[in-house]
Amino acid sequence: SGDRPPVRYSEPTLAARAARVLRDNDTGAVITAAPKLYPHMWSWDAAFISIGLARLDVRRAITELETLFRAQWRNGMVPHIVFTEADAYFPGPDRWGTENAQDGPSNVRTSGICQPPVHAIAVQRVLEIARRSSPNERADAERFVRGIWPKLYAWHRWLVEYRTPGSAGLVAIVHGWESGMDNSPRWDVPYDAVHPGAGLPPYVRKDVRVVGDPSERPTDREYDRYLWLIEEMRRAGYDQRTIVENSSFLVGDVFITALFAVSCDVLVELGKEFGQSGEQLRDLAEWAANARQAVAGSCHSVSGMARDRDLRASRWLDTQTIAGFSPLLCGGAPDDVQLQLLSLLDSDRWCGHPDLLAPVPPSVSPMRPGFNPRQYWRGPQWPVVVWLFGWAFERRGWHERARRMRDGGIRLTDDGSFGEYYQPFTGEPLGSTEQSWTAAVVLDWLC
Ligand code: 9YW
Repeated sequence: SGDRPPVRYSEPTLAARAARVLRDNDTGAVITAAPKLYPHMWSWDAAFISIGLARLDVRRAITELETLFRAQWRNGMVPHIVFTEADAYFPGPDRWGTENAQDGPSNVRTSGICQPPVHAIAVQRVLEIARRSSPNERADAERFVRGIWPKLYAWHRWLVEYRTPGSAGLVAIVHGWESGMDNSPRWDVPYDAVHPGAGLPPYVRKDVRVVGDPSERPTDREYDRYLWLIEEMRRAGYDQRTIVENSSFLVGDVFITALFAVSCDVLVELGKEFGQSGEQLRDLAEWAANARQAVAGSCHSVSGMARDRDLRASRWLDTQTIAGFSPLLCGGAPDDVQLQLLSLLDSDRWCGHPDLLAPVPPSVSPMRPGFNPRQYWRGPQWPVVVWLFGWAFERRGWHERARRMRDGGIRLTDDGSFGEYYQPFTGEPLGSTEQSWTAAVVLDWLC
């Protein structure tokens, strides 16, 4: 096993290094998610990246979000990848084959699925930072918010219209990649029911060539299923109704649902300020209330943890992961459940585990059977997830808890390598280094 670099950078030096990562990953057109492993724009990465960029250059932060939304599909979906010319990532645009999709954008190549809706949060953050910067940046940011608001509304409406099937009220995903937590054990049961057909075209992975230790990445068995779902969607011409009706994977994602609720709140705040229509504001308030109720309704009666729901098998998924704390992001759970979740988060099963280098939540509890401290979404700590909880805690008025997330996040990343994810006990950076969204959240913590 590898090591954590022995250095610990001071806050000013760490911030300077983070800024350099964002500059180095800038192709001129987009900031790639990571220099080698991910040479394209990813949807939720771009949101976090814009938050970090705003600390350096408000104009550049705005451009990043505008670039993403120029790739928005005609039906409102914001695609999970906007492809650059780079050829180093698989599956690339040819494998996705979205150019014949009826709703796809015409000027740019994208994937055919989405990622968590954190963009309104980023837009509001960029605005806040711009307002503290200079009158020009403030004016730029206000013009930007006015322009992007209807696009954010259309994106949220797409999630309600196409992706809220069934009675549980959870926002559904049709691919584990949409969750942003690709191989989390949350998806093990629904993926067991995905059977790659004989028609799966052959493929060669590129990720395992870039990451030195392939065991830090998902397995080939997992990739077969990821690729099979793409094949199904491609055959359906990326028609959402067909996909939601027929695909072999349909899961209500409680973490996305919580982020959706709070993003709708943010969009209401921005919309009120910038004079958007009352009807649209009412829609957003209603969507937020429904989403919150769905999150609260998913909580396990004994553990209190929120749960995803397999909508194909009509079953709750009891796998306990970081997503179980979703009600803490958006609120709305009964007080006793919330208290139970807070004490669980503080306990030795999660942030209070005595062997953690930094007391921030891992993707899976170290006490859970199957916890793997080095493998991707099956155990490591992810700085962006820490940022999201810190942001939500601050918003909810829990300043002390927010400070603990920030301090822990800085402790985790102060080796200055900006790992994609971290081994929770040793703090070894894993996956990619110089990962843009890691640098971005560190900048936000430090500035
Ligand atoms: C992949 C870019 C993306 C993130 C995802 C993360 C990973 C891509 O990297 O997925 O091919 O493995 O799981 O959340 O957006 O950073």
